[in-house]
Amino acid sequence: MKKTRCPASDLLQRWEGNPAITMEDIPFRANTVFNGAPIVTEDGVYLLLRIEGQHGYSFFALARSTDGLNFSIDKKPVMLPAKEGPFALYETKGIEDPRVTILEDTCYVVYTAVGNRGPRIALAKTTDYVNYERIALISEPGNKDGLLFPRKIRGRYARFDRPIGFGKGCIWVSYSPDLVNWGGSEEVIKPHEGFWDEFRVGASVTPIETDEGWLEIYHGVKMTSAGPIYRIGAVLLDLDYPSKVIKRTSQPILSPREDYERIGDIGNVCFACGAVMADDGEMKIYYGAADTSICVATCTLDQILTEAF
Ligand code: BMA
Repeated sequence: MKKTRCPASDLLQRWEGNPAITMEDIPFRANTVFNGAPIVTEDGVYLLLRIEGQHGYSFFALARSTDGLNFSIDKKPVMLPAKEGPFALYETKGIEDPRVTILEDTCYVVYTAVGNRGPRIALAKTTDYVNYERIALISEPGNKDGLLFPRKIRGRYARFDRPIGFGKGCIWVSYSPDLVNWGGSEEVIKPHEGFWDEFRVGASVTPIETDEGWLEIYHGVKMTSAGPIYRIGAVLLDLDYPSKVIKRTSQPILSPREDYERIGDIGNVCFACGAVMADDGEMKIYYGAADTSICVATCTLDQILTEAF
């Protein structure tokens, strides 16, 4: 895979074929495609995509690839906002930003259910990547960026989320005995005053377990007079107590620079939703660019651990 990297700027290297998925690849009418969560399957890497329809609300479609770079998209969406049942009231404005975690051999999807009362975190699962069974709404309104850890921590399931307090979002960790009832919530990181992530932070990628701690690739937002800039950073957390921060990047590892990251429905956005790690330690990070396409950037785990912090 050829990559592009401007050595003076970003640690992550963009794939030269970016953007990997654009609206031209979508086989039905829609507005934009962005924020796709990778799923490693026996048949290759699939991406659960957020598509925004022309009506203005979002839903999910499935993209399939054998190499994690070149995707073909299923002809029909795989998950639409619920029209009936207990989720319907909370999905009237769509479903957004899926994050996938394989946990105890089950493929779980945590997504944002958006209704008139605001965004809530919801949990679903799938066995075939095409049919999704909703399990529960797992937060009250005012919460986004939920994602599950890939294993229990001190005997309980764990998740990140991003409640909004006083308008500034922080990353929190919560625990559960059954994935439905959550508590023990603690703040993990807050916006870093005066830095690139001073307005909001949110978890982006399913935490990666390393010898040094949980590596979490997150998004940080800086508010400017021209609007927000979404960048990607990293934080290393204690394996047993993930609210304990070991290290946090003071500089982002990827910032919007290319036209496809600068220009779109929402410009200046690099928003990761997942990563895939190869056996040799190379990571492919999938990110939405300008809320208008899906892109891929790479880095080795070693590079992140040694150069990012
Ligand atoms: C966040 C989420 C993402 C989106 C990003 C940039 O709040 O809603 O879906 O990509 O804003 O617009």
